[in-house]
Amino acid sequence: MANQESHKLTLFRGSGDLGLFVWSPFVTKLEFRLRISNTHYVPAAGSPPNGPRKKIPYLDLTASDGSVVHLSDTTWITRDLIKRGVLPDINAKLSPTQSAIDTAVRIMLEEKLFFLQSHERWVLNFETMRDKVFSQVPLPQRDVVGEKTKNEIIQKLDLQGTGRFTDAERWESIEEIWTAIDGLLQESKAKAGDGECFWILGGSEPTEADATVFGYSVSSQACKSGPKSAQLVKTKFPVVLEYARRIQQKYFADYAPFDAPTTKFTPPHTLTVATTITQPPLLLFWNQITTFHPSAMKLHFTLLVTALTALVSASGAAKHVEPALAPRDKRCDKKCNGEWEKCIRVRTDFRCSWRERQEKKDEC
Ligand SMILES: N[C@@H](CCC(=O)N[C@@H](CS)C(=O)NCC(=O)O)C(=O)O
Repeated sequence: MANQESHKLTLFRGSGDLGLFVWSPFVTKLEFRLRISNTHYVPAAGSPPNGPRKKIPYLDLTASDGSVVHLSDTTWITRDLIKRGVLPDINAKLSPTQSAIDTAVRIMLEEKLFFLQSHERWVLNFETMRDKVFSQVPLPQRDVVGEKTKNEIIQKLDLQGTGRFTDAERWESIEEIWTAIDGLLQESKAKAGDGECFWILGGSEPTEADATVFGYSVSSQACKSGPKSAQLVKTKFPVVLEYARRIQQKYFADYAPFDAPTTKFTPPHTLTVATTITQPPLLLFWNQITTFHPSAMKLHFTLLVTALTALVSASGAAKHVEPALAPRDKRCDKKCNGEWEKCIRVRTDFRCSWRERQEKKDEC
């Protein structure tokens, strides 16, 4: 193993909330992987647009000579850290069968459940998700950014296939996956001592799949925009939560319980936060807006209008100023060849302007 003094790891979690699990299963997956290997890291905020692959989490590895390597994607980060001797290879001793199950479990959650969850979070419970992800963006800009993101996700889910299933089919798949995880964990728990951690492959030590299973178990409860999944796991698969609870007690005692209602939580240890979240709020806000939409002039325009609105209100010259309208998305007109009224999917997603939505909530 590499000497801990010879490098520094900064983990960008997408949130500056210290002592709280974030909603992303991948962030918790990586934190788990580092913690079970007793590897120190500095948590930092960061955001997807700033990551090498435009996703969270991402990680900076700073060598003693000051050089920095930017790493992204939890699987590739883990492999890279193993190659560099920063992390031990916890799957090295698995048999071919165990290795195959370990891979299958990871892929089932990361490449199947992920999309099903994305639908529940971004489509069925959109407002909650938007208000969390874009909490630092004030209305009405949040509305614009949120709609744009949602529409992009709908398109991706459609292309990937999850978007073409019915709600009932999606739900059956979610249950099928948790049933499979629950089955493995029940067998494993039966072999574990009182209060002891148990692992997905039933061995005495965790494997790579545990990082993923723990990440998704925690995320199922911590994320408030997937209430149906949260309820399902809680009521039908209590062993999954017991698994996560025991791991939290051992490795995440400094975090608020993963199933606690969202509250501000003061961690018992003082953690260092990297500089990205110590920027002045206005700069942080501006960076977020511009990074999310470098070419979206409409957003800048809306920002300007809001600033002017605030100025006018502050001067007492106007009691009420209409917010700017969000223009219809250009892709809509393009996709529907100008006949956007006829395109059901696009009509649902892009039909109404911001003002129309305020006035005719039910229709839009
Ligand atoms: N395969 C990636 C997945 C990471 C991922 O999908 N992160 C999500 C949050 S859960 C994200 O950053 N999404 C933002 C985006 O795709 O724009 C990993 O293992 O790190």
